[in-house]
Amino acid sequence: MPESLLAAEPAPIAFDPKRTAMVIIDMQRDFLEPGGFGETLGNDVSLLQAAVGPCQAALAAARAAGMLVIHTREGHRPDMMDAPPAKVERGEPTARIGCAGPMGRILIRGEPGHDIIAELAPAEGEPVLDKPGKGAFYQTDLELMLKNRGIDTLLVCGVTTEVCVHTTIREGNDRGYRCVALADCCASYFPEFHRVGLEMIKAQGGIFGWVSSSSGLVAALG
Ligand code: C5J
Repeated sequence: MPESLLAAEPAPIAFDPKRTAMVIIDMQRDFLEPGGFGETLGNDVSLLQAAVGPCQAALAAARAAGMLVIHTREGHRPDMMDAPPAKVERGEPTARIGCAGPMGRILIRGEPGHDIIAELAPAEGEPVLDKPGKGAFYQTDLELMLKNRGIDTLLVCGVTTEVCVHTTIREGNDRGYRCVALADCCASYFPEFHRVGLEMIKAQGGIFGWVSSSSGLVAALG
């Protein structure tokens, strides 16, 4: 397939859909629904809903173009051997990681809260990558999967903009991937962090990536 041109900031970016992966970060019940990890930290989880519709539109376009789609989930083994005490013990949440909640144990693999939300359920054959940290490269086989598929560009969606989306884009940038955040497909519990987080990516001529949107992607692939 010939290269497509994606409207982006700070500049448009040419990409080959066959060498591009959409990475959807942590669109899990634990972050988006009441009773999960996000709410235990005192956040208004309804703020993340804004990203769901745009993610659905971008995902449909990516699937129609035959693009590799990878879903990630943040969470830990049931025995929590992969959960650093520094992560589990910090802050004053209403329930800590591993404690029982209305959607099962908070941020634990296999529990209902760890699932990806129904609206963005992975399709048959789409890899789902479980990660213990904020970045999608840390302690996962993401880099191996991308290398084996000849991927050079990542379209990054998901939550939250300034935490797991940012960490993944920074990790990907350092590994040589051209990383594009799809702005409206990302969200934060802090709207100002979302706005500034996107500004940070594209400042200084795109210091560690590009910023585009779901409609930009749909137009580029149309
Ligand atoms: C957080 C994430 N915010 N997926 N995780 O703890 O951004």
